[in-house]
Amino acid sequence: MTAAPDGVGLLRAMLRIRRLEERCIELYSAGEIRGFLHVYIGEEAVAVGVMQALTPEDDVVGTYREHGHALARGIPARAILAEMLGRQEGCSHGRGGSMHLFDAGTRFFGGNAIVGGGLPLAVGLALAARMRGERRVTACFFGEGAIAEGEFHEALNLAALWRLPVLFVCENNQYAMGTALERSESQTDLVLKASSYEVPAWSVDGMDVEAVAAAAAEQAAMVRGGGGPCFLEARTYRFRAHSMYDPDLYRSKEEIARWTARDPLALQTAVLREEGALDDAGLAAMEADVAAEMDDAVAFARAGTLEPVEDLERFVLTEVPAA
Ligand SMILES: Cc1ncc(C[n+]2csc(CCOP(=O)(O)OP(=O)(O)O)c2C)c(N)n1
Repeated sequence: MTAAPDGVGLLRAMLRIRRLEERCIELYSAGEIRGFLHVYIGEEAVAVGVMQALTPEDDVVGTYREHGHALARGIPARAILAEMLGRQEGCSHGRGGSMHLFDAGTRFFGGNAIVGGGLPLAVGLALAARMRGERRVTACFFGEGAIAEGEFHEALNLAALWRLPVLFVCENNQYAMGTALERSESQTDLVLKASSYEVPAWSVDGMDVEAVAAAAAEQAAMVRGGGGPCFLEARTYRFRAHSMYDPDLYRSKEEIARWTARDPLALQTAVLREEGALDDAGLAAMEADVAAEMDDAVAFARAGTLEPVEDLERFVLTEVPAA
């Protein structure tokens, strides 16, 4: 999309993710969400900025840290939280949980627990679009940890060779679980890596939502124009531990403080205040509105139902759900 992003809308989209994730942490701590939980707090500007560059016809592929992408793409908070709580009213019918949010309606193709697993899926979606003569962009989000996987190299190579319309978005939050990038990669310049496949690539400040939106818009236009794939590295940081089980002992307090001082929500709030686009009352109204949305979503999820046991074998092989 070429329209200039609405700065207040960008902040609001990030706030919705932040507050949704905080509710998830509460629900997890209360034992209402089971299994694994990986929150996206600190990285909101990446999903929100990139999603600006997409149209409803485009495809999106996420990772296991995908609640923010799902919400920014348009899956309602109700359907996301119901999924987290394993309710059949959830976007994946309660069968996926936190790591497998999926919604064909918004062309959100997961949620994938496998590191790098979304990359070949995105290339396949882009190839399918090409074969059907559809002009879609497939946006694929992945962490820098996925760069160490063979799938990254296979995906970039094929997408470049066949000039497939994929927007590769690497969310470089510096750590793959507890492993810093320089401990797992001999070449830490990710732009150089992508460039070696003849893929146009550059980095952006992943804490600056307007910068991400601008870079993504430029790359999406290139991809949409038939130039083949692009690669965007967004330098970001997760403020919380890798998952709820991670004691987070591998990062110094100084490093965390340095990054949290550049909280993408605070940065965007400051920009909007400076421009006179947002004041205290506007911010308070936005907060109240988002809090009400999340209260409603939590209540909806809690009131949801579990799939009856008779349904256990449904959707195991092929079954097309009624529209
Ligand atoms: C193929 C595979 N190997 C290992 C794991 C275990 N694992 C889960 S998350 C993770 C780190 C991934 O880091 P990154 O891709 O940078 O994403 P981030 O968590 O930082 O968003 C690993 C190794 C996995 N899920 N899949």
